[in-house]
Amino acid sequence: RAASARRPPWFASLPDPARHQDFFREALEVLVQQAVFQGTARDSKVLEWRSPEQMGALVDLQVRDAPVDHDQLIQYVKDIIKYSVKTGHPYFVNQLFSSVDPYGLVGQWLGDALNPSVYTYEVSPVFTLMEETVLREMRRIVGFADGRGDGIFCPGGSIANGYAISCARFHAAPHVKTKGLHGLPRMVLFTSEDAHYSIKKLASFLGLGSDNVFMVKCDSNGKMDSVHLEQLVLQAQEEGALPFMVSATAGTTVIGAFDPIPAIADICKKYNMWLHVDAAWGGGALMSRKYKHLLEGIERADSVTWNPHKLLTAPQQCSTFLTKHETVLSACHSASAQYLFQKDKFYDTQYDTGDKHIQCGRRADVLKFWFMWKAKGTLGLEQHIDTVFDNAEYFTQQIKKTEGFRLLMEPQCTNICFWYIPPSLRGQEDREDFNDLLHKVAPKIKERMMKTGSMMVTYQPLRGLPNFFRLVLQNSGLNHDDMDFIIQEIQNLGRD
Ligand code: ABU
Repeated sequence: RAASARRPPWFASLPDPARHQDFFREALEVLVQQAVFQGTARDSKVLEWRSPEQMGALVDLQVRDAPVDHDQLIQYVKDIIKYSVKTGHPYFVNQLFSSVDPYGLVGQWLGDALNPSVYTYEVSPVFTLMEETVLREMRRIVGFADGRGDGIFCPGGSIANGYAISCARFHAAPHVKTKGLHGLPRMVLFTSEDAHYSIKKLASFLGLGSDNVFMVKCDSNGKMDSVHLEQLVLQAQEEGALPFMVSATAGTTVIGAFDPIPAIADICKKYNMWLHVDAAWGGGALMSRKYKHLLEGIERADSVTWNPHKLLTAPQQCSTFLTKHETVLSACHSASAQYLFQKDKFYDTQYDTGDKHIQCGRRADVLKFWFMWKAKGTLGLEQHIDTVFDNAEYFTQQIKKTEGFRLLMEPQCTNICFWYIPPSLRGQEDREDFNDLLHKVAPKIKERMMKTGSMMVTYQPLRGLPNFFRLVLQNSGLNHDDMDFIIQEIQNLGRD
């Protein structure tokens, strides 16, 4: 390679074709070959485990005064790929996101190459209209009349849930925007004990206080108990508080349970509360004619969180907040910065949509999802959902027949929760310390799987139950053979 191509970009802000083209091409080639293709090959490892101390020595992380040359930069690309977890690998079934969708990735790269900030039409004309189009279609799929309402792309489901709390509070007490918490009654919201922790976290962040998030009990299937919900609403009223919102969950983080939205919606109507549905995880099922019944009643919600980066496998991050109220986002969050949202622009400034967000600068997360949706069509997304549910059903049937596996409960979504009982503990269920011993099994198997790099499946305790595995399926590139492999590998790793 010419010496000039290896020189560092001293003052570069404009890519110099003569000096940068080779660099871009080589970096992209490494990304495509090593991060995308090798990183998703079944015969490659999901990860190369290293302790933090080892990792610090392997990857030169320190930034210094002197620049490094292109060859060294390419080596960093390779090192970073080598020691990063391959979340697109078929056996990364650890989290509520996985996969490398080729169309989503190209959409993501396209967005990165153009480096937009989606706040005004003048800066992001295509992405502004794309957001409004995609969000309207998502609202239509949720069941809001004609897709009417409003929505935004946000940085993650937690923030989307925070928008829900903010809008619900504004809806109940609009003066909160200017007066803050002063003069507000004590406001209480309700969610289930299995709901995502972001509800409590954002209630604290917004000044409501986590004690004012009343935790509703779940039934034996992990669904919110609507009878207990109503009892808690009455309790809040008796305490002189104002019940203003319920956050139901469609696809809880661990179990994948779907709360009974119609019963919860009835209670919200009776007590004049905002109904939010956190469908960050389960929302993808709305794409499937076979599985959308799981979210029955969602069209009655005031707002919905739905993350296409979860079940629909758009690249991280792609999270949406949708509401049937057309003006609440703007009314609640706008600040009318005059340097950005001038009202005397020469075009229709209703397309300067950034002021309804709490962020200013913002990535065009819509693009990767739109690109995938175009490439596959709604029918392709439906097929994807049906495939991952089919794999979940197959996996469930197989572990029911396989010695040593015990289901926590019948799965409702594509998270499957189960214990693996190693041979030495089988038949020992009557022992007093059985649960203590079982509690240690999943962490040990997880350590082994990470150190061999063969697979990643997460585990957790729940409500006093010993640690159990949670397999999460959302990569429709997997098939029944992969399900068999995962079962076999847990057996191999679980040997005493
Ligand atoms: N936002 C919830 C995702 C965490 C998980 O994958 O378990």
